Amino acid sequence: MIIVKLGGSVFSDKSGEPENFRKEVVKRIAKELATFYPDTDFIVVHGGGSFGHPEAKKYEIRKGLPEDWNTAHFRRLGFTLTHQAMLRANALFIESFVHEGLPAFSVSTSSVFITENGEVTYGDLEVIERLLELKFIPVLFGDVSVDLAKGIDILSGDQIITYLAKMLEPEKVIFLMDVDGIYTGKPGEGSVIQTLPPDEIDDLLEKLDCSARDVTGGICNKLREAKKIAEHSEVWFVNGLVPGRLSGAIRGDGFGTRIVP
Ligand code: IP8
Repeated sequence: MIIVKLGGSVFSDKSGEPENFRKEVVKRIAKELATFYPDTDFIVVHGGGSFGHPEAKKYEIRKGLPEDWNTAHFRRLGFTLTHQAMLRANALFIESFVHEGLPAFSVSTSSVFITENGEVTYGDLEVIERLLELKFIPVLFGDVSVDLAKGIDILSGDQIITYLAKMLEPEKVIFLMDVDGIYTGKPGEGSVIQTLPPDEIDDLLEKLDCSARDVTGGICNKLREAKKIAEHSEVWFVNGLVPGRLSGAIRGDGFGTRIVP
């Protein structure tokens, strides 16, 4: 089984209009997956992109629910609205995948996982495992979460993947991004690191500029999670905007960054 994370900057322009969706890109990604399905089982997790991130920021969801009623009420409404924005993104994914003949099935993240300070502390994977056995492609997404410490929080798709990797031990986890892989400098700067041993990730993080681009922490969050995922699975970071790169990572001969356990 392979888990594919479709980053928000692949399926949407995060600095563009709210809720813009790159239909052609998602269609091409679905076509690539369709050449490997049903021989390979997939779980797809997509990020927030121009759907969840603007709402999460506007309503300051990561600050949780305070005692003050008015602020808490504003955030409760924001919690619902952020989730609805993610459901709209998810519906567009499902539509594109089904159009390419893939039985993609929406699994609503916030109904499956409970977090503590944004990390998954509980996840009921029974339905996801059954869906895989039945040859469906479960499609999860970065979402809001009920949080044991803060009341509410945001659960990044990257955190979901770490939990899924720990519990389901996929053969591979592939992160699709809008750059060619992990660079020696900031995203897109320096040269692409083709093989990255997990024990070099901490040194690299110290060199990178980790000031967050979005509410869930961009590339540095991905790298921290990749280090944990590499305890269970091979991890790839490839450019999801370039046709064929996803297929290359699935086959194992593609261009990008590979982290081997
Ligand atoms: O883009 C964030 O998920 P991510 C989800 O995978 C929301 O970090 C709702 C902002």
